[in-house]
Amino acid sequence: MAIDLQPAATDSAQRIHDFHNLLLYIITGIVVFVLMLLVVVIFRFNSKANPVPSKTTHNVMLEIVWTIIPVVILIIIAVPSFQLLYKNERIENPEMTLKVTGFQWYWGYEYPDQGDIAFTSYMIPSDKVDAAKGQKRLLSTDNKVVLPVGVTIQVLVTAAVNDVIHAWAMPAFGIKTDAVPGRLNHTWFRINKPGVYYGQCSELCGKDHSYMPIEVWAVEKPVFEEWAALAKVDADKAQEWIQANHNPAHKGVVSEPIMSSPVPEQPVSDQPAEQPTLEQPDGSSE
Ligand SMILES: [Cu+2]
Repeated sequence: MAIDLQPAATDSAQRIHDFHNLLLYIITGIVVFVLMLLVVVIFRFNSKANPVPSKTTHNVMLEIVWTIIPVVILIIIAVPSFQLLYKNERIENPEMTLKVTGFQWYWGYEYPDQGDIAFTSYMIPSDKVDAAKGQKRLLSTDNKVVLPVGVTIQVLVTAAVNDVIHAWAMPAFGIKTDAVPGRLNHTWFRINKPGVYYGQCSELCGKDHSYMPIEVWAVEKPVFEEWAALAKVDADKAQEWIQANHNPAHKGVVSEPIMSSPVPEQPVSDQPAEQPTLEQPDGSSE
C-alpha cells in the first residue's frame, strides 16, 4: 500500500512534495518534543513525586526562549513557502496554451495554438471499462487530453456560463485550479516524463461530481505534433490514432490513480445504484 503522495511528474509537484516533507520533519519534531514534556510533567510533578509545588511564576530566560524559538520555526517555514507559491504561480515563457472548461458533468478542452482543436471528455461508464486496454474505472475518459512533455504549458481554466464551479486537479502535476463561470483562472505545468496521468474534478459541483475524471496522455513532442495535425482535421480520428499507436500505458508508464487501490479487475456489477447520466455537450443539466 502506498502511503506517500503520487510520484511528481512536474517540477512544481516536486517542489510541493519537498515542502510537504520539510513540514513533516518539523511537525514530527514538535510533536515528539511536546510529548516528552508531557511525560516529564506526568512523572516528575504529580502529587506523589512532588508534594510541595514550586512557587516560581517567572523565568525571564525561559520566556525569551519560548518566544524566540517558535518565531525561528515560523521563519524556517515561511521562507520556502513563499518561494514555492511564487514559483508555482509564475508562468515563465509558456510555449502553448490549453483551455479547460468545466461543464455539468464533463470537461471541454481547446488548443488555441494548434488550430481549432476542441473536444469534450466524458468518463467511460463503469460497465464499459475495458481493463485489457488499460482503462480504469471512474478514471478513464473517452477523449484523452494529449499533451507534449518538456513543454511549458499554460492552462486557462473556466466553467461554462450558467454552470457551477468545478476544479481541474492533477495531483501528479501539483495542480488544482477552480473552474468558475465568468472567470478565467490560470495555472501552468511542464510534464517531465511521458505517461498516463489521472485527475478528477475537485469541487463538490453536483450529482455527477465524481464522474468527471481527467486523463492526460503525456507524449513526446513529435507525437503530440502529429496528433495535433490530425486533431485539427478530425478530433475523433486523432484520438483513435493515438490510442492505437502511441498509448503511453503500453510502455508501462502510468501514474498511480488517486484511489489507493486501483480496481481494474473489479466485476462490473459492483456499481453505485445510480449510474452517471451523461448529458449532451449542449450544456443541458438536470
Ligand atoms: Cu465538477
